[in-house]
Amino acid sequence: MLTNNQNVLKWVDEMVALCKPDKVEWIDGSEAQLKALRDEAIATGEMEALNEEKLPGCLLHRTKPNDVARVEGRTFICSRKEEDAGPTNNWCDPKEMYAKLTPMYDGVMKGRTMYVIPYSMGPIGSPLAKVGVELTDSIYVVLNMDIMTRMGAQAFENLGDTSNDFVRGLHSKADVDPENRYIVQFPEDNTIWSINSAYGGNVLLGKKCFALRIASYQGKNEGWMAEHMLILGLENPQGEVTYITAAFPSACGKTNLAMLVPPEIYRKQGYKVWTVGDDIAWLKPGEDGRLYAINPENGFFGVAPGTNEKSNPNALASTKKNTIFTNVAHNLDDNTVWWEGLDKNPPENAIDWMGRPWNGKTSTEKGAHPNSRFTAPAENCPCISPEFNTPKGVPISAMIFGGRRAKTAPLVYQSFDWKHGVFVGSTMASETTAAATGAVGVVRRDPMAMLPFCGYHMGDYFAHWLEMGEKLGDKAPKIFNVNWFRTDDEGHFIWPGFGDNMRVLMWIVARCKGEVDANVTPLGYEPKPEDINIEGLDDITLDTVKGLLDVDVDLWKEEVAGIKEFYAKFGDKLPAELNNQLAALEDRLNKA
Ligand code: OXD
Ligand code: MN
Repeated sequence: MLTNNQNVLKWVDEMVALCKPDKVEWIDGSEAQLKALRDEAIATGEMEALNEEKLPGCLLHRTKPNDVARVEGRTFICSRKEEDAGPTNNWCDPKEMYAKLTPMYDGVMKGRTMYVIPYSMGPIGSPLAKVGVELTDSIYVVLNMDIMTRMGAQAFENLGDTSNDFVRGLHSKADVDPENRYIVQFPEDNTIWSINSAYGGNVLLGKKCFALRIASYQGKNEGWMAEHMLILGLENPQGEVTYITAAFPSACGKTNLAMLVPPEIYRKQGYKVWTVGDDIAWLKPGEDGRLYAINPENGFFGVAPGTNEKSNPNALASTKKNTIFTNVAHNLDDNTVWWEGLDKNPPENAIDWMGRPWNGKTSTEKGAHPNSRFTAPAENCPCISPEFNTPKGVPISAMIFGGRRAKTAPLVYQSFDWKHGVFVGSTMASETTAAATGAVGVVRRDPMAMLPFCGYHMGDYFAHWLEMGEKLGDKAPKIFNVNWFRTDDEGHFIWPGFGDNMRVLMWIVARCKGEVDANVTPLGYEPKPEDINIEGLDDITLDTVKGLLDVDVDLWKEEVAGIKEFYAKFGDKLPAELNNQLAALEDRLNKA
């Protein structure tokens, strides 16, 4: 046992009595203990050790083919009142859910070991950090939590002997039965129960379950925010760093933006981009009244396919040691890994993500699952921010929302003020791509990219955003919207994206510093086209930029109709302010 905290000890005893493991092992986080667990996982075949020279300390794991992604349909928010979960979450009465799941956990760990994992979300000693304890029967979970969190005895030191403020996570892979898979948050009990999955997002309970679903609820009650946002720092040649957060729905290049490599013209001058986080931000007003952010995580759980030397060299470099790969292809020639989009040289002698022999040169099937992942320590990242472990976090100057829109949203615009910015975030949307199943080009609303992650009623969540703005006053970050995905008449992307997105960030930073004017449009403030630096871009002229910033009033009137329909879901929980914002936008469009 690593703690005298009676709240922890009592709860662990109860869960041991329920799950009936043969053995209980407390995870202190020591290298000796982790090595023994790695060796055990390798011996049982749960994981495979990769080439010690090319990928030192790296492991490969395959999940069951039925267990390769988060399962939103089986994810529940069990607040006592249904209206507190709201229309965007699955809800079940907590008593009923406990009654349904308790028999499933009864004796589920017989013949297995229960690992007790203490962890901190956020740097140890940070006033923004919080402690969790995850109980699991999976070594894969222990080894991933070691990368993704500050795991081990140190987390208990942060908790102290009497506090009850820790999140109780119970996970069992059970039989990995998709019919009985449940990912359940009980926000009022600080509790998460996950069963019948062994896939990352469903079982690394510190991540989406705690750091977003439970934490968003805690943040509402305690005056802070848990957001699905990357955090980056943009350093100018004078050494001043401006910090920005950004929220995007999936498949919009969030990790790439977090680890952006500045284009040559900026690199030469001495500009740098630092990564603080790639997925989640916890934000709280600091003593000076500004909003400060920490990344609660300690690693990256990134999508492997498409990651390459060009798209994201920093992410790729992060995976070169002490990384766990899940559901990628295994190159048997040199015992390394491969995924679609890594390079143009797929291995011929390989095993695919389902464990079958695979020839990448001739096979028409994919070697890696499209949602295959790397779990990489943040400290491996060449551009990890020097402030990554700073307890007080970094002061945020700008918050960016974005989505994938072919025609409507311009390259960038700034909201008129915080309230208008909350409106912009609440109406965030992406158009479906051919990569997803279903129709192409359908608009999916995903407010603040939090649709599957908000642990309470989304109408109350919007109200919380508005309240935070009141509290921050003129110290509030400026809010922007970006769209890297406008297409021409043939459907080709117009803007080059990737590192060149820095050109847009430069305008955003200049706006935060009051260094550049803007045009007023019905949507908000837009750059004067000449203020987007296009030096060194072959295919982009001033006219292209004008086109990218163009506002199609008719399309936006359709957009307003779509927003009205979406807002109707929230009934009287929708803050009146957002309806006012919508009416004001409609009015501006009518006058345009
Ligand atoms: C993720 C997600 O895995 O947002 O980060 O789905
Ligand atoms: Mn995410």
